Amino acid sequence: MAKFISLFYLYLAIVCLTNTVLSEQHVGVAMYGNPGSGKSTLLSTLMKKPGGFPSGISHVTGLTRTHQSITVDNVMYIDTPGLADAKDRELAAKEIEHSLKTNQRFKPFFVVTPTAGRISSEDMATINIVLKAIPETIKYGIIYNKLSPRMIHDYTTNSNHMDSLHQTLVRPPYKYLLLKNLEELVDQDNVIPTDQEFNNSLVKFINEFPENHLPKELVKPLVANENEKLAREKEESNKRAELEAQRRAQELQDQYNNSCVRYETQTDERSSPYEKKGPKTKHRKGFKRVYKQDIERGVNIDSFTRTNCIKGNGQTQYGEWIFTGARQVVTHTYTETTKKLF
Ligand SMILES: Nc1nc2c(ncn2[C@@H]2O[C@H](COP(=O)(O)OP(=O)(O)OP(=O)(O)O)[C@@H](O)[C@H]2O)c(=O)[nH]1
Ligand SMILES: *[C@@H]1O[C@H](CO)[C@@H](O)[C@H](O)[C@H]1NC(C)=O
Ligand SMILES: *[C@@H]1O[C@H](CO)[C@@H](O)[C@H](O)[C@H]1NC(C)=O
Ligand SMILES: [Mg+2]
Repeated sequence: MAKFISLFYLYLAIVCLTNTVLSEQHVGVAMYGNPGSGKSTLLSTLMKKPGGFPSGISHVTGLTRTHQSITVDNVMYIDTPGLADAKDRELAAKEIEHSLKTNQRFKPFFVVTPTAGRISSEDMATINIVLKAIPETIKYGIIYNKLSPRMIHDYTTNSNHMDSLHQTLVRPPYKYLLLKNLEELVDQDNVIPTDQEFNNSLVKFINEFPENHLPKELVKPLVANENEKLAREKEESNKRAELEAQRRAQELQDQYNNSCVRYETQTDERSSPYEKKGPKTKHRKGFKRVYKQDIERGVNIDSFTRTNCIKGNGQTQYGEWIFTGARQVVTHTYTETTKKLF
């Protein structure tokens, strides 16, 4: 009994310890998404600190190149670079992987900005790449940013549209947020919005979003160049298919060249041009050379048949003459080459 009680206390101690360790940790609020989608601006807004994370226009690559974190009131805000930049893809992937391993208490968000009213497949691909690196159970959110009033209207009234959009993802978001395009932010550096409705809906969304427990051991490396890999695989499989098609065509050509349209030719000694020479039976044991004279002397008329074919390449292939009949019964009275055969 005593042993049981002490075991129980040990268990309790472990539970408390784990809880304290976890609750002492900061909650990680991380933003992922392609360059310029507004990650840094949104995080600075949450921190109520303009330029908390530098934001603005960057022409060649994303402004944020490494993952950065700033902790305010027990919340660790994590800014990450976008994956879209092909040159720094590997680096960005490493940075993102690292950011996923920072906090066991974790809320991941993807920031997606439609351009020309469309959500790019690149944005969706980025989400998928990150999702594949974390366990299925991790809840994540999508923030659709810089939406026109028309898009907000469409997306709000037509939830089927959102559902079908989310079907291109390896798993759907737990929740998503639609944020309007703020005029005051257009092309600004280190500015956060003053729009209270915008701020409130963002803060509410992030605060109410459930926390995940994400031990870093469960984070897998990102397969960042998935698109390139897929493209390469596709190219290789196309090449294989092409070679296979060529091989098959060659095989068919060969088959056709060697194909054989059969027909039979028949002759008898009387009419055949072989009459004089005789069909090619002269070397066969039991037969002899046949001459016209023999026939006139009352030899039974034999027939000769052969099966020929016209091949695919137009050439004729001649078969062997097959001798039928009763020549064996014939005896010969005259021929220079007569031999005693039977
Ligand atoms: N119009 C409008 N502009 C915004 C909004 N949010 C951010 N921006 C602007 O978009 C530009 C890019 O925003 P950032 O926050 O730097 O984007 P980011 O995702 O951090 O970009 P990288 O660090 O390059 O990956 C800045 O000029 C912002 O002022 C928004 O809701 N509406
Ligand atoms: C944003 O809204 C939250 C609560 O909704 C508030 O606490 C915060 O001060 C606001 N931030 C700004 C910059 O106005
Ligand atoms: C088949 O015949 C065509 C036409 O005669 C020729 O060009 C081709 O080389 C032949 N192919 C083979 C495998 O023999
Ligand atoms: Mg940034």
